[in-house]
Amino acid sequence: MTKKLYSALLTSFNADGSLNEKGTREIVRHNIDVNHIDGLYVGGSTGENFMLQTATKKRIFEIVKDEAGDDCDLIAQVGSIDLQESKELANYVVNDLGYKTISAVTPFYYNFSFPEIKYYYDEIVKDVDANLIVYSIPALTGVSLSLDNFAKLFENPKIIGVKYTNADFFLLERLRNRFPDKKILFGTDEMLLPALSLGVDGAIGSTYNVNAARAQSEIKAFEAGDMKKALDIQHQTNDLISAILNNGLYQTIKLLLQDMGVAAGYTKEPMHKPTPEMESVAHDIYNKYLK
Ligand code: NGF
Repeated sequence: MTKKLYSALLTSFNADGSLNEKGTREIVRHNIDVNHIDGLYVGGSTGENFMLQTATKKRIFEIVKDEAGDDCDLIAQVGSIDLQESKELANYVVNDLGYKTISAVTPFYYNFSFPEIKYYYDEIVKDVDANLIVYSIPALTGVSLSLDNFAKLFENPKIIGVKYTNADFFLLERLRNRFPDKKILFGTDEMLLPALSLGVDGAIGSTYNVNAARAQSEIKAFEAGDMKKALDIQHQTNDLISAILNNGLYQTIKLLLQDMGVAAGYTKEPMHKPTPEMESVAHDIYNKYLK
């Protein structure tokens, strides 16, 4: 498999919202030992990162590095609308923990101008010896980058690619065509196959925590030119993803991991805890698609 599969790492929380370190380590191990994942995207949306304090973010980066070691590739998402926090986290993960690749979400909420966005990225990588992957997720941030915006960001040689969580396939094709040497990691799991056909280098997603084997088979079928098999697998995957989305995304993935024996814990407030009905639906999803 030449294309790489990354799980967007979940964080395990206790019922009171504190970090469940043991559970988080179990999620890391499950991804390495059972999923045989190429890498982990740490501190992204799936990690519930934007609801966390700086000290908790640091602790998560620390225990993930400690648990994973060099067993798989690690990307640390350090972006925040507090630029100083982003720089502090970038410095911490690279200089104290030895992460080699960082990523940063586009700064959101204040409708920052493109020159401000470019300044943000250049500042984050300026003082660290690491490469950076732009995290573009317009549906959640409201920030859309144009092809020319990407061209300007990519002028910085330390900015090596994008985690592209977007359903705009025209822009994806244009990016692939214009930047053959930049890394494009696709972030919408239910659209993996069309993204593969447009030449992405791999994928990062939440559902790979529980559905990596199917995604890996799909990538292998795609690389072998067996499009029928790849599409069949995407159909099975999308039955699973639809069921997960209908039952509550992160709560359900955590419940599915629990059915696999992984202490994935709770989501963090204000995300709600799973109801008994959600738990029962999650068991059904596990039995139907993942057992
Ligand atoms: O959870 C979201 C929100 N997107 C993830 C992924 O792009 C986020 C995606 O896997 C991610 O990688 C991260 O930052 O942690 C979806 O959950 C999946 O496609 C189901 O819709 O958009």
